[in-house]
Amino acid sequence: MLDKNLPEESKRLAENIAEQFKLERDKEFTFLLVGRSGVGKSSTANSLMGKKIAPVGKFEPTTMTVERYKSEIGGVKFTIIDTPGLCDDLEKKGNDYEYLERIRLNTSRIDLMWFVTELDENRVLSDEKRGIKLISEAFNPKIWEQAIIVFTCADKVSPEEYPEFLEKRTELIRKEISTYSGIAIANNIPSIAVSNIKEFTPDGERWLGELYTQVYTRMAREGAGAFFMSTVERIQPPKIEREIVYVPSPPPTAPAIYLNERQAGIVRNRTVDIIIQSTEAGAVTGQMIGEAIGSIGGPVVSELLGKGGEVVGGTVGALVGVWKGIFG
Ligand SMILES: Nc1nc2c(ncn2[C@@H]2O[C@H](COP(=O)(O)OP(=O)(O)OP(=O)(O)O)[C@@H](O)[C@H]2O)c(=O)[nH]1
Ligand SMILES: [Mg+2]
Repeated sequence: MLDKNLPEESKRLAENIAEQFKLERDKEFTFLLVGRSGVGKSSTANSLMGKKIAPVGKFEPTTMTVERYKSEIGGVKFTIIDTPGLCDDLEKKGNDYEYLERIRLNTSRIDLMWFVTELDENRVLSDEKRGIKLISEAFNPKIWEQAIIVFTCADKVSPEEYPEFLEKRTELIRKEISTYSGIAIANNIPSIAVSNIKEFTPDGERWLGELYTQVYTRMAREGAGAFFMSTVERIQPPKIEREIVYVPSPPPTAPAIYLNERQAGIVRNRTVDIIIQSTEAGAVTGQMIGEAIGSIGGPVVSELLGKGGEVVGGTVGALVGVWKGIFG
């Protein structure tokens, strides 16, 4: 039964949002990983998705290949395209253009490109420069508007050196990219330091929440809702209200994604953006959405989700839990 005290408008909006998220779940998203061999591309993608999708290990590529890893989490399908060899100086390089053409032809949309490199380097390596050039030529340089720079191996840098490494490395990589994209685009590319062997970066912060926040805000709108749905069960808002987890949901098997206040704010705004752009509820504001979500109680959700005989279960339960935390 829907709560009789709920204002009609809020109720309708809540229904709309629930519908919207069911639709988002049916969409897909694609990440493109770029970076030298062995820098931790696979490890980082696996860390973010909380699942072993791409194999980890030191494979020295002998030729450039394109690997496509298709996976699914919580009913959301996604693809990780890996580009071993693209940023490596290889004996037998193969044909760069043929290779890039193959990526382009077989990919309908790239929602986010990850440029992955180690934090504990002090220059942009020649093979990385080549990779940046190839990517920029193969795609429109605007691909850098949907890109993030990921610095792996933050664990190899001391807490004292960490801020300087992060700043200097970001500056150097952006400078290299700016040759193709222009300075404005390059300087807007966020950079995130990660460690695939530790939960914290040397500054004492949890890096996974930051990576999550940047990926979610930076990726194409078309794939962002699906990404949200594939990860929502793992999100821990700053102050989670445990009592609102009412839809039986299996304990997450993947590591939780803790968000601090700032990150939660960014995630909230992005999610509201997605809803506002897709909802048919007319002129809605973030506050209205917040209120609608906040007013959803367990029985209400059950009723909404029970509609049409479809049981959504854990994911939407988690979604509402997360939202109450975020909007709380
Ligand atoms: N210390 C440390 N090691 C890492 C980190 N990330 C990855 N590694 C290790 O580095 C090695 C290579 O990691 P991968 O994730 O396979 O790297 P990749 O870029 O996907 O490598 P290729 O697919 O071969 O190009 C593995 O042994 C990882 O365990 C990190 O943040 N810190
Ligand atoms: Mg790999």
